[in-house]
Amino acid sequence: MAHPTPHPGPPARERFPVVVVGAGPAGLTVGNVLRAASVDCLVLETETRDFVERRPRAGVLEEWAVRGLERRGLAGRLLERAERHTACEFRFEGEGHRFPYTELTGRHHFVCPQPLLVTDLVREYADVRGGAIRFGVRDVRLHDVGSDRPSVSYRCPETGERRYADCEFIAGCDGARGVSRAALTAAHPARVARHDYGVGWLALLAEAPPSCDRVLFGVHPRGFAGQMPRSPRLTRYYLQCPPGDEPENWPHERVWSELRQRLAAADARPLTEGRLVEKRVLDMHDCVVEPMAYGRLLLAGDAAHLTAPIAAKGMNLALHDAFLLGDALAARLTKGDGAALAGYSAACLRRVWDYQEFSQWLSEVYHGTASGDPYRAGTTLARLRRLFTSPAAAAAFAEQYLGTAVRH
Ligand code: RFL
Repeated sequence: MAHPTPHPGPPARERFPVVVVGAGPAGLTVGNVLRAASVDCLVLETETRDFVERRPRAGVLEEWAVRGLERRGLAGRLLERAERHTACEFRFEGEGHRFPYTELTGRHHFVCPQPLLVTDLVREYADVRGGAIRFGVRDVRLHDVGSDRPSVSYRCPETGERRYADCEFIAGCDGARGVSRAALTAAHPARVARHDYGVGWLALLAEAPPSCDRVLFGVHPRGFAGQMPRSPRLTRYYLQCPPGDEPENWPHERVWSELRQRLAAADARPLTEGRLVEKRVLDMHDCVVEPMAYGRLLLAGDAAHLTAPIAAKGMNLALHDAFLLGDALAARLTKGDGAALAGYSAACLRRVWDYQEFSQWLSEVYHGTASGDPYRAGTTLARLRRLFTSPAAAAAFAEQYLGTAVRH
């Protein structure tokens, strides 16, 4: 029997104006913006297409981010399917307090599960805009990032061969555990600022409709609890737990019993329980790399700054970076205009630090009452009550929660 001819695959050495490392929201958005400007690029991703299109994570997009996607032709299906939220609810001292942020800002939160956005971005990049993308690559390495001729190499998943992509710029969009951040800090003494909240969150996905159609924040002496609608059949819940706790310590009954206690409020509907299809402990911490660029390597998204999911900001920041980076690279490569690229890191970091500060502020609201310190518990409740008694405090919170400040 004749053996089929082996697939030759891409050549061992190729050239692209831009190599994008990582096919998450940041990398795929950069790739799409570049393809729309007719700039060739190669996206490299260690996971399979199926895996990245299913990985459950974020779900809340701020309206400016949705409008940014829309302007770039990337929000078609999202606008058809995402739910628009107008309010969230804080539950504390046994009462529910609805916070109507759309009334205060005129803007919405869009609930769009991350897999849905990633699926749309992959399809648009690879199938519509004809962008090059390789999934399942191994052992990605960045070379000569401080020179004018950087390159990225990887092991081909089919043949195990090492392949090289020479380029003018590398967009490092491979998340908090990728290789780009390490390559930048190895090449250049960037400042890496870290903040540890000293708490863990048990992140849960329940196969159940939301218990309430808005986001719920339970601020309780037993610890924080949250409920985030994701779809008519899937709901994310969070439970504060000790850092380093094990998911096995949280059997089904214990999870639902804690959620019931921490999200209790007079006149509230009982929680809609369901099978827990994801259960993982997140040690809550933040990290910011400054500057986000060195030489021809530019970081975007979680590769540059990790934001604990306290204020649902990570994917929004990843998109903000990606819009700025995609536009800046396109201006440099199509018009020779490098001004936006030179200002890229500073422009991103203003919003990054603003969101970091808000996360820290909100963390105290979530975790102060369970800290065991009566002083922190007292000030936490004062902060919360102020949101419902002071219009100025409510307006300031709404602006930060929705990311609507005119300038950062
Ligand atoms: P991603 O999504 O991590 O994508 C990086 C991609 O790079 C690949 N990769 C590599 N590829 C090539 N070479 C390598 N060496 C590589 N190493 C890794 C990875 O496989 C991956 O495909 O980063 P990006 O694009 O910067 O996007 C960031 C967001 O994913 C992240 O900030 C959010 O998920 C954070 N987040 C939330 N953000 C929000 O804005 N709203 C939310 O409601 C929200 N909820 C959440 C969240 C994060 C969570 N977890 C799991 C930490 C809820 C949770 C539970």
